Amino acid sequence: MKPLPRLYTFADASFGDPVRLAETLFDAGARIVQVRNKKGTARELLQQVERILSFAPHGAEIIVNDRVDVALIAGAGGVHLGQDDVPPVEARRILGPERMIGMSTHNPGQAAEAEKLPVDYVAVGPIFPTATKENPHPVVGLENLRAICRVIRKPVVAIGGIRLENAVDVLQAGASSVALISDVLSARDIASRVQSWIERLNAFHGG
Ligand code: TZP
Ligand code: MG
Repeated sequence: MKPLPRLYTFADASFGDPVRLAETLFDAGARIVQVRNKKGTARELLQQVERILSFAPHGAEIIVNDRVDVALIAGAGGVHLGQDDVPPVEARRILGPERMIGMSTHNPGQAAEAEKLPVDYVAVGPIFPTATKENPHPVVGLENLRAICRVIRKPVVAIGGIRLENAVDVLQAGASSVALISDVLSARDIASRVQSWIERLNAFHGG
């Protein structure tokens, strides 16, 4: 798998039209976008993913939230699975070896399990309190994140309540990427927020 970009972004339907959001994110320099539409139908999600794929820059990844079927039909770069979605082994069987599979985990035990599964990256969160996810799991916190990053060899994507102000702590805890929903999508100027993030993340060396 290519290295994951440090900035992991979302085109989330609860913040606007995912197609327009993805266009803005890519134009601003984001190179991975997860399409998330929790309330839409599978057909609606498929149409949105297909449209986003039609203009995505070369080398950019489009990851579909929850739906391995939609990812396969659209020919997306991969799927992001939660603990209650189809198991990664089955998703891998359907998608083949090349596409990306990410998995959400919410504690050190789940993260250690995910390490053994055929997934390309392990998302961990919520690191901090978040208002974006309905019924979020208990906050993982920086100490648990650090413990997870010590034992996991796969890339760890930290998510949940991450802002420019706490991003360095998350990177220092060992996360290789940060995933942001509200910080970016609630910004008055999404493009300039993405650019600030890319600068901030590029400026971080070591940890
Ligand atoms: N999974 C764990 S926290 C979260 C998800 C999808 C929401 C993150 O959103 P925000 O706005 O970046 O806190
Ligand atoms: Mg899910």
